[in-house]
Amino acid sequence: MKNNTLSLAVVGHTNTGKTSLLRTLLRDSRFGEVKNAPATTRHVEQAAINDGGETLVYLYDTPGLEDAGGVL
Ligand SMILES: Nc1nc2c(ncn2[C@@H]2O[C@H](COP(=O)(O)OP(=O)(O)OP(=O)(O)O)[C@@H](O)[C@H]2O)c(=O)[nH]1
Ligand SMILES: [Mg+2]
Repeated sequence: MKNNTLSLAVVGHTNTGKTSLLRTLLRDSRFGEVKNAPATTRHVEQAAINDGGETLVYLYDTPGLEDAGGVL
């Protein structure tokens, strides 16, 4: 990872659409797991938006804040 590449973590309460937001930003309907239930995402998952060979931004999906250990 280049040091000057923007990194964005999506953090919030569980079951509030964090993974769904990332699917939209990434235009990838297969990213992560989306369910109408709490604690669906269990681990931090990295994804990148690229322009040709260049990475413009790194995105991080996170477990809901209720899983403090997972977020940490
Ligand atoms: N009405 C509505 N529902 C949404 C929206 N975005 C996501 N959802 C629904 O909300 C539920 C939870 O979505 P997720 O993306 O899994 O939420 P999350 O915050 O990643 O959940 P965890 O990983 O469990 O913390 C799913 O049933 C989604 O379909 C939205 O903009 N509007
Ligand atoms: Mg999630």
